[in-house]
Amino acid sequence: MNAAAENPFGINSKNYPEFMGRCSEHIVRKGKDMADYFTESPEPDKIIYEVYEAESQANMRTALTVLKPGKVGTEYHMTKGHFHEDPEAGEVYFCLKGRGIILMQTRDGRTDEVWLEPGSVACIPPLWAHRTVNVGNYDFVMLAIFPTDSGHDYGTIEKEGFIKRVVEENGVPKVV
Ligand code: M6P
Ligand code: ZN
Repeated sequence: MNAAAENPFGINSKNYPEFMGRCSEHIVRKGKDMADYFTESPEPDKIIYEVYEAESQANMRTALTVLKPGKVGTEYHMTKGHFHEDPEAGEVYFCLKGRGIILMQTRDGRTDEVWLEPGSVACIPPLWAHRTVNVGNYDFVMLAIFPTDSGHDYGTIEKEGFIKRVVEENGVPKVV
């Protein structure tokens, strides 16, 4: 165990850029990284979302995702989505900014969704794949906390996709 004490910190809808600055990992996902995920082809260089991940603390990882507003065809911008490799690892999402939906599904085809606005929290149980969708007109910013050794299994979703998708219909988001 690391004997050095870590500093506590608070994250909110105003100071989160400070947290981003302290992160050791920064992932940028552009249209070209997600060509197989949307029904239509995204513009290759358009940024869909960014993930900032901090060093693990207390066996937990903290990641901040900024999902840009916009659509590819009628489908709203979304993350790739993943299962955890560890079947016992769940995750908690806190919405800091914007409006979004978390789509969830199990390997045997159960689906669920949680709509998020600032102040909302989604609890993702183990064995549920999760994808975030921005259905608002501004950045959707959320903080995720999950066990350090969760692992990301992208393969299943990359191959099979999500059962439900979020599209714009008559100017409003609809889960179909
Ligand atoms: C959240 C967490 C991260 C994840 C990120 C983007 O911040 O769940 O672990 O990496 O969302 O999602 P994805 O990895 O599916 O692209
Ligand atoms: Zn996860």
